[in-house]
Amino acid sequence: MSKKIALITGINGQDGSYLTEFLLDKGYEVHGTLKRNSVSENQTSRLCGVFDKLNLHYADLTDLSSLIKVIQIVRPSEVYNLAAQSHVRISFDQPLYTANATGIGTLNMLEAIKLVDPTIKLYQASSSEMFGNNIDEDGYQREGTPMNPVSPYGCAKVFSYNICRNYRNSYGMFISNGILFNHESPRRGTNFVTNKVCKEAVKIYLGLSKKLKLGNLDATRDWGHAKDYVEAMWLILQQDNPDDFVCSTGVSHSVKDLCYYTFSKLGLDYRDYIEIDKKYFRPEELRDLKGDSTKLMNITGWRPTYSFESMLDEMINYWLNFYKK
Ligand code: G4F
Repeated sequence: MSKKIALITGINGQDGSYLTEFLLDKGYEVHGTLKRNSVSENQTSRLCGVFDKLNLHYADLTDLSSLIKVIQIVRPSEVYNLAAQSHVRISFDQPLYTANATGIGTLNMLEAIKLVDPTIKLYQASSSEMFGNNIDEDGYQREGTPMNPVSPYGCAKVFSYNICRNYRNSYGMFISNGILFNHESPRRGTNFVTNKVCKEAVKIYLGLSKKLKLGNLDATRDWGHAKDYVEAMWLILQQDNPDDFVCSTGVSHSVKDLCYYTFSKLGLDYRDYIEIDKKYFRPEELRDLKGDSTKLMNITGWRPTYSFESMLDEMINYWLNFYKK
């Protein structure tokens, strides 16, 4: 049987890098798109372990012609659309860019696939941010929970989610949404709260820093490990029929819990080091996220392997090793 070919947009991000490793292990030929960046040095740092096994192409979701070209060259059987402006607070600073990249970019990808080869399967990275502050009576968000986004990023993701469903229903294309709750790892950008807290707590522990400035400590999130979640992405595309699935751990913690656990692991009391800075609050806050992934688990057999604690232990150890080197 011929090798399966995957194209990943945003291949150099946290999820792109774990998905690349996962698909290479499964025997795929892996291609990815990169956006031009004036500092090229660190652009592929998350891919350093697999760099020589990859095929990289310059393309951008906001440039339809570049997507058509890369799909014509690569002829993938599966496309994983992970690229986006994915930072929620920054989406308030750059709303138009976010709408363009995170919203219209998905439509560009759909058009590119429809024009070149509508039999290509598409995984769309949808997000729990789409639910906003809507919660079902039992405290969970799931596939049927009404969407009520509270950020430009969330609004753009709802557009992408809906346009994917529209193309699936209108043209019979194999397009599936994975509605992923927060997922983290040592490869997470350090301007997201989990890796910011782990990195800064380790710096304080080692005497390299004195204070950590944070925003809303009361928000709760359902945090899983990115390595587990890329397996869900793949499983979603291996089903007989396209569909939409929530992917989450079903357990939520507050930002305060995150600080308590991380600082305590290092023998510190977080209350001695944290300062609240208004600049990290969002104009409209998403208070609580907790996902029910029963559908994903029943249909695909997916199970998370990391707990909140084992994920944070890995991240704390990463930063301890990083600074000790
Ligand atoms: O780590 P965060 O920035 O993640 P957020 O906003 O939940 O978004 C992430 O998860 C979404 C899934 O629902 C993805 F779609 C999205 O792309 C991204 O991956 O913030 C988590 C919570 C928020 O409530 C925020 O207000 O932490 C709070 N927080 C408190 N202090 C902070 C900080 N967040 C950041 N980034 N930095 C702080 O200093």
